Formats: sequence, structure tokens, C-alpha cells
Amino acid sequence: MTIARRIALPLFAATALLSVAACKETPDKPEAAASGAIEAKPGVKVSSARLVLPAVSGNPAGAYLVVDNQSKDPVSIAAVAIKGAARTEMHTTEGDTMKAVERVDIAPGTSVMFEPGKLHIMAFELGTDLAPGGETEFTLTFTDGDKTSVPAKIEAMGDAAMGGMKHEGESAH
Ligand SMILES: [Cu+2]
Repeated sequence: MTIARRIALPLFAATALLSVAACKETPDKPEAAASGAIEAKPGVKVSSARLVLPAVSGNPAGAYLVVDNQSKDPVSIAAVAIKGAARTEMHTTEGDTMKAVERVDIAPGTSVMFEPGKLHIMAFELGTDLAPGGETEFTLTFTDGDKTSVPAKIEAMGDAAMGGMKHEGESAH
């Protein structure tokens, strides 16, 4: 009986998860395919996505984008993952120090900019396939579980002004 119970429980859990996922399944999104996005949250437009590689390898990269909430409801970003980076954090900048933020809320009809020296993403443990002039992918996860993926340009630090941000290791945090 012990063995049967051990098998039955995980199976039940898996079924429950599957049905939850099925409920959240949304119908086809033709606009997403047309714009080149892999996945897209309805009413949310992401633009100007770029990853700026550090001058010194081993340091984190900065990632910037604009998120426009064109829907009638507030949306909230829980995370921005970057293909090729093991880990990312959302940071705000206060003076010359950075603070991690858990979520970024966007009111209906407004947009939020992730930009150097202000609200930004930091990407850690960068893969060697991330090279200036190339392209990667950002995937935004919203607090309701929706995701939006967009292509992002890869730049080298110095291609654009970094706004005096200290991105040199942990001392800046
Ligand atoms: Cu930062």
C-alpha cells in the first residue's frame, strides 16, 4: 500500500497543475506572431529592448526596455529573464546605490522605462554567446503569470552613455 500511495500522490498533484494551466490557456494571438514576438501579454507593448555588456568580463550587464501598458487594467512585472544570462534582478537607483525591486507596477495607459541610471535590469553570469552586435531575447513575466518575449539588441558598454551608473560589482549595491 505504501508504494501505491507514493505513486498516487504525485500523479494527483500533476493532474491538478495541468488543469490550472489549462484554465489559464488563452486563445491564439495572431498579433504576437505578426510583430515577431514569441509570446505576448495582450495590451502590453515592449520596445527598445537592449542588453549592454560590461566593459570588464565577469561583471553584470545592464538591460533596458520600455513597457507600455495599453490595456484597461494595471499590470505588474515580476521578472525579466534574459536568454544567455543565468540570473537577473530588477533594480532601482537611489543616488549611486542600487536596490532590488520585487515588482514593477504599470497603471493602465502608462508606460515604464528601464534605463541607465534609473530603473533597470541587471543580468548576472553571462553566457559567452552574448556578443555585441548580436541579438538575445527578454522574457517578461507578469504577476498574473502571463509572459511576453521580445528580441533584444546586444551592445557593448560605451556604445551608449551609462548615465554614471556604477555597475562594477557588488560594491555599488
Ligand atoms: Cu543594478
